[in-house]
Parts: sequence; structure tokens; C-alpha cells
Amino acid sequence: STAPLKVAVTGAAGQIGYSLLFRLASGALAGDRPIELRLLEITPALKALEGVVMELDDCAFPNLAGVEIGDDAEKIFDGVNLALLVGARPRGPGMERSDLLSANGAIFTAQGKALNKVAASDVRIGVTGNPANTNALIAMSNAPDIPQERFSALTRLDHNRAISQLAAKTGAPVTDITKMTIWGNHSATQYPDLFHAEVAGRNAAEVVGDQEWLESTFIPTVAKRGAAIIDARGSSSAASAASATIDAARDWLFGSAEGDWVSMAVRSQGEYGVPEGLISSFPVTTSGGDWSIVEGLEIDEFSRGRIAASTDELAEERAAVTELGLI
Ligand code: NAX
Repeated sequence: STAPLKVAVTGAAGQIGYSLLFRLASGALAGDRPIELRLLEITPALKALEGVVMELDDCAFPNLAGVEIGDDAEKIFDGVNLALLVGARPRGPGMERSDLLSANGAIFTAQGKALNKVAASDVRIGVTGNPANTNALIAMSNAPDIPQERFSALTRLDHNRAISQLAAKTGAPVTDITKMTIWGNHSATQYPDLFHAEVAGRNAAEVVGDQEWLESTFIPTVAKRGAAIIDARGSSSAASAASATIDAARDWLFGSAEGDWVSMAVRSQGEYGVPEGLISSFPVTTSGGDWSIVEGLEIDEFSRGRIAASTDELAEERAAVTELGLI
């Protein structure tokens, strides 16, 4: 189809936005298909966003069919096919966890309601803003007319980080690494799983052959990579987060690679013992705009414990936002 794909991005004047918009506009998501950008910001950030739009204009991207900006979610989300919810409230000094959940709850309840009202009937919604899984749960719960499988939270950055670490360890190119899985929450409790991953078709845990490295180096390096980037760069991951946001959306809309799978945080129906209704990361294949969880993987004792630790944390977050009346 040649109708422009309407893509909303929230938090568009932020750091991730500054990488994301230019890649969306240059074809990284939809190739030659024209794309229309709908950019949502809070009122004080609109002037900065106007500057970003000036730069988008100055790129003269051939497939950028239009850009609209604003601070009213119902206007910006009108008719969108894809909504990338990046903007969120960061944890400020002296802010308690419950303050953070309330501040983000206000954002994601309002955006869920607005999407429910005005998005296109085929809309897909990807949440990057943290706490991503629980923000997605809040938006989903406030959009009763949108099928629940249209919501997902981003664990693709963690997935890509895990691929990169495994490639470096084994000397294999990243293209040889398949069937990586991130389980659970996009947080330090996430579980990157090497027992089902493959290096050039061979089981990754066997290729590595070093449980000590897996437990004491690989898992914490992937899970704490965000903090390591902040230490080194002085600000949080932005270009890599934008790249992963596009990878996730592209595979969701246009399909994951044959013989491989990707990680997405999606609503659980109890698969692998993950409590029903949580937005938790799973191995998924995607096709025709739909995802399905890869079933039938054997999960050993070690992996079961790691998955449970992360999904327990998600259940606590759900209990907290339920308590706050957000879902
Ligand atoms: P920035 O603080 O640079 O940008 C966030 C932007 O969101 C700001 O411009 C702000 O004005 C806007 N915003 C706030 N409330 C809004 C609302 N109600 N509607 C629209 N816009 C709103 O943060 P940035 O570095 O871009 O990160 C954005 C989010 O991504 C953060 O929550 C961050 O924690 C999260 N991340 C998620 C990752 C993931 O893998 N899931 C990794 C990277 C990143 O840490």
C-alpha cells in the first residue's frame, strides 16, 4: 500500500527521540513506504521539538510524507497505525518508587484512553518509556476496545545487548547468533537465556561451556548495561534504544526472520508459568502484524528460578499500580 504509515512518537524532543525520528524518516522501519510522523510532547518541550522538525525538514527525506506536532494526545494519536510510547517521567532526586509509578501512571492512563478513542483500528503500541512493562500494562488496561495483544513493551535492546555479548565471547559474527531470549521485566532482574540460543546452529550454552561466565559475567553485563552506559557516557542509552525500538516495530509489523525468534514483552496467558495478565518478555515469532509466543521450550531449574524472580517483580509492580488505582 502507498498510503503513508502513520507513526506516533511520544517524548519526541527527548534523547531517544533525537535518534529515533531520523531513522524512522529515512526508511529504517518501512523502507520505501511513505511515513507520516505524529509527535507528542509536553507543552514546555514543544519549542525544542519545533527545532527537531526543522532538522527533519532539512534532511529532505524522500519518504517523509508529513510531520505533525502537539501536546494533545487525542489530536496526535488520531488515526495512527503505530504508536511508540517513549516519553516517560524519569526518577528525580528524592522521588520514591510509588511517586515514579504515579507520575508515569498519569501519563500512560491518559495515553491509553486517547489511543482507545482515536487510533486506527489496526494500531500497534510499543512502550519504550520506563518502567516499560508496567507502563504498557497501564496503557493496555485503559484501552478496553484495543485488543490486548496490540500492546508490547521493549526488551529488544536487552536482546540485542545479549547477542552482542555472546558474539564477542564466541568470536562469532552477530548474524550467527539466533534464538536469543530475554525473559521477564526490562529491569536488572531480566533473564537473558543462553540455553536456547544458538551460535551458527549450535547450542550457545554448550559452545560457551562455562556456567561461571554465564552466571557471573554474561547475565549481569546484559542486565546492568544501562547503568554502565550512564557511567561511561554521562547519560542513558539513546541511539541504541532508538535502534532497538525500530527493530522491534519493524519485526512486529513485517515479520521476524525465518528460523529465528525475537524478545518482546507481551501479555501473558500463563505461558511458562508467567502469571496471567502480566506484560512479560518472551521468545516470540511475528508475522502479518501478530506475535506468537514460542512454545514447548524446555526450562531447567536454573532458568525457572531466574524467570520467576523477574516475574515476581512484575507482579509486585502490578500490585502497586492496582493499589494506586491506575489499572
Ligand atoms: P528524555 O528525558 O531525554 O526524554 C523524554 C521526553 O519525554 C522528554 O522530552 C519529555 O518532555 C517527554 N515527556 C514527558 N512526559 C510526556 C508526556 N506525558 N507526553 C509526551 N512526552 C512526554 O528521556 P530518553 O533518554 O529519551 O528516554 C525516554 C524513556 O526511555 C525513559 O523512560 C527511559 O528510562 C526509557 N528507556 C527505555 C529503554 C528500554 O530498553 N525499554 C532503554 C533506554 C531508556 O532508558
